[in-house]
Amino acid sequence: MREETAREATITKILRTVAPGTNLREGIENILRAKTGGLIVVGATDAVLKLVDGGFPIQCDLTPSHLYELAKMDGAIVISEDLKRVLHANTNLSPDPSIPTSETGTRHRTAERVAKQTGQLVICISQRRNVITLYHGNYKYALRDIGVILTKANQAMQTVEKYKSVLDQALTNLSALEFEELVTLQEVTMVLQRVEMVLRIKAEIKRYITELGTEGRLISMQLEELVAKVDEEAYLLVKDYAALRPDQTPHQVLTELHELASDALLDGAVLAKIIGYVNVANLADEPVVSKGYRILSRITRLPQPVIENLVGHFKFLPKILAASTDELVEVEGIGSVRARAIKDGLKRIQEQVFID
Ligand code: 3AT
Ligand code: 3AT
Ligand code: MN
Repeated sequence: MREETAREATITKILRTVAPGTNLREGIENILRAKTGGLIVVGATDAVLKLVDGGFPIQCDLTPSHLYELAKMDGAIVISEDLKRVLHANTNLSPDPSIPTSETGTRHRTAERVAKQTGQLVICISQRRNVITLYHGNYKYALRDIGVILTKANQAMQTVEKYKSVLDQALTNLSALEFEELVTLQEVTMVLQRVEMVLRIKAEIKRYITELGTEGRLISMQLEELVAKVDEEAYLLVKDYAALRPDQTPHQVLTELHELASDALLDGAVLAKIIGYVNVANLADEPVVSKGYRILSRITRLPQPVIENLVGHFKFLPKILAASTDELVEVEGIGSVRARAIKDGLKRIQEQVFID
């Protein structure tokens, strides 16, 4: 899984390199429209320069029109790693012919081999097929049309909106049960599952946003507004309910959750195990009690250290709910004014929960 995360990071970096709004992407789009085809290597490393044969050394700024003009010549273009300069044009690349390639045309075969041999990003713009292909190491990616990605991103946004409203309902329901001290593992695992589902679609949309570059700004803003707090809710839920091992942090629990296969995510027993409840026969028969982090964090202007002190002192939400202002004042960081504010705040949250 760690490998997967590293790969994901590389893909993100590559997609950002060629995202709309960059000079490089604009140049590529120009080449695509002009139907000259193109082969662009990013980064004039030693490994790349060893494969450069003939052509012209060029030292000019990388602008969309420079790229477009230079692509009218045959051969490959080499640009600097920082995407600011064009260094070579019209050059013939001669990668090791024993490196396997599944491509057929000479441009694409060369691109794939150069990418494998040098570890650099190689961009291939097909003259006839109207496609842009990215090669990086063993990785190959056909850059999709912006319109197609926008459609997919918008569909994913609709899905995440639906999931988010289901999650909100489940959270309200959980809050109500917390005030009534009727929570079981069933509800906790269900909310965790819903949170994780929202976070997964969010990750998917973030990939689209990377690929969309400046075209993705609107979707990015919508996404932020919709799911900004979900990560925090997940963290607070784990703090409220997970029976952590001494060496375990809430973040580690969340990572385990992120790494679950999608069918395991639907299995409540698996989720219960991740938050430290093993061998539970029936989740709905297993009462659990919140520590109170999530509810307390909804009280306005209650600083995090005070929340920690409160939970440290009373241990569980029902105890905090039952505490008188005199008892609250015994906690460090709480004076009579704040004690009043806490009692009022909790009362307001409770009323709100039962209205919803
Ligand atoms: P033109 O004058 O443009 O026809 P050129 O020497 O400029 O020839 P290009 O780079 O335009 O050559 O390549 C044109 C085609 O030649 C592309 C490819 O199908 C074929 N070709 C080039 N090198 C090889 C090779 N090593 N093996 C097989 N076919 C090749
Ligand atoms: P298209 O989809 O036709 O654009 P292709 O993979 O079929 O690409 P071609 O054999 O038609 O490739 O070659 C098209 C051009 O690709 C010819 C030449 O300008 C460039 N090219 C091919 N091999 C190399 C190479 N080794 N180094 C630099 N440029 C190359
Ligand atoms: Mn061809």
